[in-house]
Amino acid sequence: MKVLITGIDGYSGWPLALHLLSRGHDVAGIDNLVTRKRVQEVGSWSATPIPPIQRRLAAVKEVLGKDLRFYKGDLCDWEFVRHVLETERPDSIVHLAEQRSAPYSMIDVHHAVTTQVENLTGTLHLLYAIKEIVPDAHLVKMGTMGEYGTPNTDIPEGFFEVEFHGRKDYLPFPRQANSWYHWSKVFDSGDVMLASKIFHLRATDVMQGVIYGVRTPEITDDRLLTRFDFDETWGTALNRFIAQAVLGLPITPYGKGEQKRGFLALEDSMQSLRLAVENPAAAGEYRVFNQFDAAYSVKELAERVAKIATELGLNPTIEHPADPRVEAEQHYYNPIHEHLPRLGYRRTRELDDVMREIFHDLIRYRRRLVARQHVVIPTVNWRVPDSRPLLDTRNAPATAPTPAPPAGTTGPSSANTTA
Ligand code: USQ
Repeated sequence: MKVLITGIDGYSGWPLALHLLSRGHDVAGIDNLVTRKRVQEVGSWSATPIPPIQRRLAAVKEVLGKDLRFYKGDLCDWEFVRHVLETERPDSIVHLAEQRSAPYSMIDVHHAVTTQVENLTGTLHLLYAIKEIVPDAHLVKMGTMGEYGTPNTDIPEGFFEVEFHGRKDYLPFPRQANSWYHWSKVFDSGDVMLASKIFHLRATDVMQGVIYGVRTPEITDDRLLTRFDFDETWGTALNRFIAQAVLGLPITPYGKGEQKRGFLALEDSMQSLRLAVENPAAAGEYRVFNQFDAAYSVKELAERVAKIATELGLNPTIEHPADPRVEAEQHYYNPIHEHLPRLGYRRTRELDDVMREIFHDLIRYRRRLVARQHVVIPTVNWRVPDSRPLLDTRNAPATAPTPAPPAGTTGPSSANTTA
């Protein structure tokens, strides 16, 4: 199959390209390389050294013997999007090219607007370009489990049957996202759903949980490594916890630590996306996959990380900083995930094995963690600065308090050869 990956330079995009190539697919990719710059903006870098894109592509040719076509450009540029789709005419498009960090979107108004404008514009451009140029192509769109929030009911895969005032319908399950980033994905989902209806497009919306891991079987050479972020803005919970343990910093499950999320190993995420690509939706079909393996509380993950760290001779500590996010710290969580197993998905990686693998790599690259350890501690606050409830105005000060400066604005800004 001819597959176009948007966001091919990213944490998931890069290993997906390697995975699809090794399975015999013909792969091309788009990226504007902005994540590299944005990670620098908050003073951080990837724990794994990531070569410049041309060196990455050359390594693919040398190690895997495959050609990976690359287009540098921005999905917000309509002419660029048209040009790539006209040139490539893909059977399938995996759309990963979005601002993917919830904390980044919460830094201030500018980061919130950038996140929503870029994410929605890119998706709309792709939807129109597919309609005009490759109407039979299948769009696999990266959504997020965070679109649903944490309702006090089971979470179906996208749709559920509702009975109200004696009438029944099959409707989209309510979305209750907790960041401007997660809401951009909610709006995207609405746009993809509408486009599949009015343009008769094939679409799969992947509600992906939190991914962890640094390796996939195709990463057989250090030049093929994917990025691994550990700072407060770009690193995800489990990856951060392991980096904290390696650095000797406290592991930080926020608040009570009872926030539950669905988690998935990077390698199994690649398997899921490939299955979605190889089993396209029908014309006019908008389908939703909840994509995760198991739900854990962040406290449980912190304890499991600490246990392995101790086995490895480290001295981990766990601290519970106040939760900088506005989210339920204790809640019911039971999302259904049956669609991917029906396509043949099977979990292949166990949590503890992947954690050991991450420890192994991070200990190798400890020097890079140490060089950026000042950006591990959380500073981006979802709340009003004094943390009082937003609607409690009884004791409001006469003048507005000064907001904290954006995260990492004092971090290093020198250009790095690796990201
Ligand atoms: N958390 C901690 N301590 C930390 C970091 C995070 O307790 O040091 C908690 C957060 O409060 C949250 C949970 O861990 O309750 C997950 O946070 P995260 O930073 O790992 O993930 P999140 O911000 O939700 O976003 C990540 C990816 C995003 C993807 C999403 C899937 O950055 O691109 O869409 O995971 S999901 O979380 O299922 O929506």
